[in-house]
Amino acid sequence: MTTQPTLEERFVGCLLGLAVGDALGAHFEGQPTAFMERKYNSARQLLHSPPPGEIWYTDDTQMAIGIAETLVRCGRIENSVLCERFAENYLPQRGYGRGARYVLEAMRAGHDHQYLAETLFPGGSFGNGAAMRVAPVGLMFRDDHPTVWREAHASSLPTHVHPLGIEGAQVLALAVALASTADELDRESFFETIAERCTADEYSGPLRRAARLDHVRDLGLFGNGIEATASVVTAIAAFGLTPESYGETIGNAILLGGDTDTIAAMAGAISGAYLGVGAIPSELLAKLEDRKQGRTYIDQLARDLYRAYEDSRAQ
Ligand code: RVK
Ligand code: MG
Ligand code: MG
Repeated sequence: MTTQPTLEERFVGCLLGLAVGDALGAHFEGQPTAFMERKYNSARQLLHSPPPGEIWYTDDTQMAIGIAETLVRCGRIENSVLCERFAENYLPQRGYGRGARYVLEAMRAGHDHQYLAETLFPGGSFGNGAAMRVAPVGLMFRDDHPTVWREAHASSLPTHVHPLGIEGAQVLALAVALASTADELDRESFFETIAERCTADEYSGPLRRAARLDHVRDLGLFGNGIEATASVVTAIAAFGLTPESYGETIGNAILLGGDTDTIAAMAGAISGAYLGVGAIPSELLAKLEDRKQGRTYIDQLARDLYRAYEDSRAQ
């Protein structure tokens, strides 16, 4: 019998699971599905022959760090602190969405970044950038779903004001909250609890279909793109297919090609929150970059977030 992870191990598993999925996925970002299928027979094969050397995370993890730092400092999403953390952590070489880059550069320069976020794309951005970074919100408010929904909304606004961009983040945050709470996943109720809180059919329909997904070959039907509607449910579905294995979850996400760093980051965060840090293959974790805000920093940040969560419950 396997032992259940502690809650602290789940917090660490979530943030490191996000970073490892992001960093491994980044090697294959933008590759067509057919290329991935020719290169690897299965998720296991990909995991057993990962790219050599260190793996580097991208904007997904960098911005999740900003959200976790804000929650540790404030206990909630405080817009001014979140923007300060995003601006200070911004490193263009991590690779950002086209619109997100403009908004973050305006944030750094002290310009009206909120105006840009609202006008760069019609109705705001529906990219997956708000969802890719939201996992710490799911952990912090895991006992209170309306608060998860509200704080995920708040965490999106600096860059993503389009309703579908926001709801993608809310959906992903709730998936993390539920995964961090479940001892044995009830797939039907996991997907239904998320679907019934959705206002957009673009999420509720695919979530209900994902509950019935039983073969990895159909995972690609949920999309592999940069839009929140083409990636958030895909990541949750990848977790739902193989809840017992972190490696297979991110491996199957990466085999889809397309926005591999982000789909594997989101799937990895959910899987890590469910299984705990012990489920991340140690050879992969050892490859994750470890300078400045690398592996050691993220591990400690997750533990600090856990303490902030415990403190908030004691009040
Ligand atoms: C590079 C039309 C829209 C749109 C709208 C499209 C990183 C645009 C991460 C835009 C993730 C893109 C990803 C991304 C995260 C969005 N109308 N097109 N209303 N809203 N788009 O720029 O943070 O990889 O083509 O806000 O969401 O790893 O450039 O960035 O994969 O979606 O970027 O949206 O991107 P952005 P983001
Ligand atoms: Mg990225
Ligand atoms: Mg990406």
